[in-house]
Amino acid sequence: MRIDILTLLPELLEGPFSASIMKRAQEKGLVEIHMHNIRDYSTNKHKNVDDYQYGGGAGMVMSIEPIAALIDKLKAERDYDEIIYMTPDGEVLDQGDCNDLSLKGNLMILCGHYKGVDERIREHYITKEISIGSYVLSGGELAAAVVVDSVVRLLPGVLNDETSALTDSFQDNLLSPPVYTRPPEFNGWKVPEVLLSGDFKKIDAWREEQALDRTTKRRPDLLY
Ligand code: 6GU
Repeated sequence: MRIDILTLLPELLEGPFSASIMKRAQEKGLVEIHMHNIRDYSTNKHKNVDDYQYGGGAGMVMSIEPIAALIDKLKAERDYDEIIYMTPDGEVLDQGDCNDLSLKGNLMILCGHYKGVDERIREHYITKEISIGSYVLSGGELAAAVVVDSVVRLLPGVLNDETSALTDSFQDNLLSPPVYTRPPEFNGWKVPEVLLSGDFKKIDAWREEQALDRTTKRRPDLLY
């Protein structure tokens, strides 16, 4: 998989991809993540990337020219399966979307800022608009990092048996059951007896029941 991220703040995205699982996925050649600074494609001498909005009103709008120039350049180099725009008014990301995106080859992700991008970018280039929840971030970068992390960890070979995505919360529309490790007792707080029993049928049944109980209490919306 190849992911191209279009941003005004590439430095915001250096951290999330340079450690742990995301770092290893890149080192193993399972994903290539390329950062592009939209400002490098500004066509005027002041390197402006935004402008006042037509019709008046507070807040700047990201200009069409630099973004169009950058997208055109990338599209001339390869085909993209999706050109994603990160925006709070997009469709809210869920595990099903992550699973779908993990099957694609080339993804482009545009991070919004200010009041958003000129609507013509959305009309003519964007194929998918994603939000990560009902709250507003200063820009799309942190949301893009969420999308990339949640998708890349699903690529074959990224996770091993111990970190397998198959037992994640949401993968079967259930939250995960509680987990414990040694010691069996701490401050008088005991690990549930069944987990120490060695009876794997019983353990599986307990986990299923706990997952269902947790989902019913915390996220009943997942059950319908
Ligand atoms: Cl994708 N962008 C911004 N700026 N805020 C958000 C978001 C995206 N998703 C939730 N809030």
